[in-house]
Amino acid sequence: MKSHCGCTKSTKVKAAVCLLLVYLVIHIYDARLNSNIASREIQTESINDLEVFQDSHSPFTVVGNVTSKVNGVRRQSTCDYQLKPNDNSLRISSVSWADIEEANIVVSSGGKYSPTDCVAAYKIAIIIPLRDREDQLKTLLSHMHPVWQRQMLDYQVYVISQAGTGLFNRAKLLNIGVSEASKDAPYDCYVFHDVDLILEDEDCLYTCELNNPRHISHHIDLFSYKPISYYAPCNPSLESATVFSLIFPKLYGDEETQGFGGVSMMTGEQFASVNGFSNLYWGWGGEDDDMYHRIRKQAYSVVNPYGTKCSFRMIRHQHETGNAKNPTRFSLLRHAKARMRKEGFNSLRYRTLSKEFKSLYTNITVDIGQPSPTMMNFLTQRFLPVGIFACHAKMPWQAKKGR
Ligand code: UD2
Ligand code: MN
Repeated sequence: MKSHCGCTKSTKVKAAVCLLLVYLVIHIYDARLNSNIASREIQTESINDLEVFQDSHSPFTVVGNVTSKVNGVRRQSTCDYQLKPNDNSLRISSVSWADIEEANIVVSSGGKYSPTDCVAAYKIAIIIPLRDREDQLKTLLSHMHPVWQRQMLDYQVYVISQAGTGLFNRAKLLNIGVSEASKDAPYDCYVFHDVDLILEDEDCLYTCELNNPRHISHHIDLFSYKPISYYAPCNPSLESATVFSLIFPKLYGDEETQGFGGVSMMTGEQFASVNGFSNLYWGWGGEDDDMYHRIRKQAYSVVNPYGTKCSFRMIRHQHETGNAKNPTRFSLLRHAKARMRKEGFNSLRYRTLSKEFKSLYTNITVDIGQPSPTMMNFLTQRFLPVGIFACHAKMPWQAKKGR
């Protein structure tokens, strides 16, 4: 008998049996692959040879455990905000540094400000990772200094400039920002700020939340203001990721990942409890998701009480060749939670080349080293950058041990 699709009943049965067989074969293969990988990881996951994948230059100093150092004291705010309604008057690099300085005479050397007739709740360090984007920095500071003042923040702007032409490492620069800022003052709130994101509605206050880290750049014009959240591949909460769990994460109870890139904030206590950012993400991508997983591991949530009030414009840009997409990010992400205690702020190494107190910001130029040879080798390794293959690509320490 023929059905309306033109095939016989027996053909349909055969097709169904075939599909079932294919499913079973893939599933068995997948389970075996996964258990092989799992047993290999149990032997290698102890990660006690940090030097294998950390840059290991002798003149670099290790920052060490700064848990107590990064914490300040929160006060009861007595400030009344004087915010302006959103006027959409974004000036893209048309102003000169001198003009911006003139419009911000209340900002003191090093890009510092605090309200004179009230007490701000937090002492805030605004940390901007940078290389070769001075025009964007000008636009950001021209727009945001007045906003931060109207928000009555007690703040200082730190630009952490990566020296040289090696691979960019945003997360490491952010760690350095905390390390350097905490030498200056007992900050209690750290803002991690991309240079190209401009706040549209100043009702979105730049203050930390005592109980949870904040991510405020969910809504960006470039992405039609759609909130950024996704089922990340290689999510470490999927302890035994399989092809199926990667293709159908929801079925496998995977956790939705919220973004933590762009503009986010943490108190010193939150930052210390997750051991800062990972230093291992050279090039574009992954470092923000790694921090998200660290945060979840510590049972924090990522919050933003101001909701859609926090919306941003992103200054249009290309991705620089020195910040090429990092092909190891998936594999690193899968180990994010396992690695976080040993690798991060407590293993940060860098060299400060200069510290300049400019009128609108403190510029700290740093030599962050480069990936260790093993990591470099890993970065240039060829493997399928998708699904389970990317998640299970050998880690550098596995490569060293010949596994
Ligand atoms: C996204 C994230 C960003 C980061 C990045 C992946 C959002 C809104 N942004 O940004 O936070 O997670 O993906 O790494 O989620 N930079 C320089 N010079 C360079 C390269 C980068 O100054 O040569 C700095 C600059 O502050 C920039 C930031 O690094 O804003 C992030 O780089 P991007 O803007 O090229 O990356 P994008 O927009 O894809
Ligand atoms: Mn950007």
